[in-house]
Amino acid sequence: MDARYTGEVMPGTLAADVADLKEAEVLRAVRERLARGDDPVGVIEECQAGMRLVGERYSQRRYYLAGLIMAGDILRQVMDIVQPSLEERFSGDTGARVLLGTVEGDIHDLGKNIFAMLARCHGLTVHDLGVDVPPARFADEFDRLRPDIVGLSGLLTASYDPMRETITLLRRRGATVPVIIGGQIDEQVCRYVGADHFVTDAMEGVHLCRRLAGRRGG
Ligand code: B12
Repeated sequence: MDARYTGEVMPGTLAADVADLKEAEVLRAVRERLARGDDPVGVIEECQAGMRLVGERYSQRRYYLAGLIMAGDILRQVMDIVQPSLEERFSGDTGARVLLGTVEGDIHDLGKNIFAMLARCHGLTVHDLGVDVPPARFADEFDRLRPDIVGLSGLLTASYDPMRETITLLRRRGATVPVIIGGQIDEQVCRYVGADHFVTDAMEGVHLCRRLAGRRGG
């Protein structure tokens, strides 16, 4: 095994090519995998593992900001390729509405967008407020749209306080719907910010939303 790779990805795999920022190889492999009928969600998950390695290399100062930007651009292109295959698998309308956004101070949106794409493909209606969304905007849009679920995304440690402020404000305005957080978070963060649920995987988030929607009103 190549010493550059931690145990989780093998050289020559899609995840390793993402981690090595090999744009052409990644895009070619994604097109080939979809053409032979591979599960698009599995393809995204492998790319996500590569992105985690990019993050590790950035922390180890082996990559700089340019590496993060390049990785982000590769994943965005992967999503453009994968989207039609996902939409083909659309599986009905749940009627549930999700208010979504990346919290204030944070501009990471790739994971949020993947969740939004998968959620729409599974029949949820997603109102995506974008990135760097202040707590007051979440609260105002909540009042306007009255969604069934609120989803907050955050990848920075600095995102925890804006998540907490957003949830506090929503609760103060009378919102009782479940709040799910996603991104670089864990159970402790979930408790700190006052969210009801946390997920670190988009598909898990979709299943959770569908379960919560099923409980709604019945
Ligand atoms: C690409 C990237 C960037 C790109 C983002 C491009 C974009 N349009 O999003 C750019 C270059 C802009 C960037 C900037 C920065 N970044 Co950055 N970035 C990353 C990187 C490498 C990958 C993130 C990513 O897209 N992952 C792939 C997606 C698919 O995974 P995901 O986001 O976790 O999402 C999945 C789930 O979490 C879930 N999900 C996500 N959100 C939600 C929401 C809901 C409701 C649900 C249900 C599910 C869900 O679904 C997704 C699919 O399964 C991470 C490393 C990492 N470990 O994540 C660092 C990382 C997040 N960045 C980091 C840093 C430090 C920065 C900068 C501060 C760097 C700088 N010096 O400027 C800036 C901050 C800018 C800002 N204010 O936000 C650190 C954060 C450290 C920390 N603890 O705070 C990380 C962890 C890298 C590291 N190890 O140091 N970054």
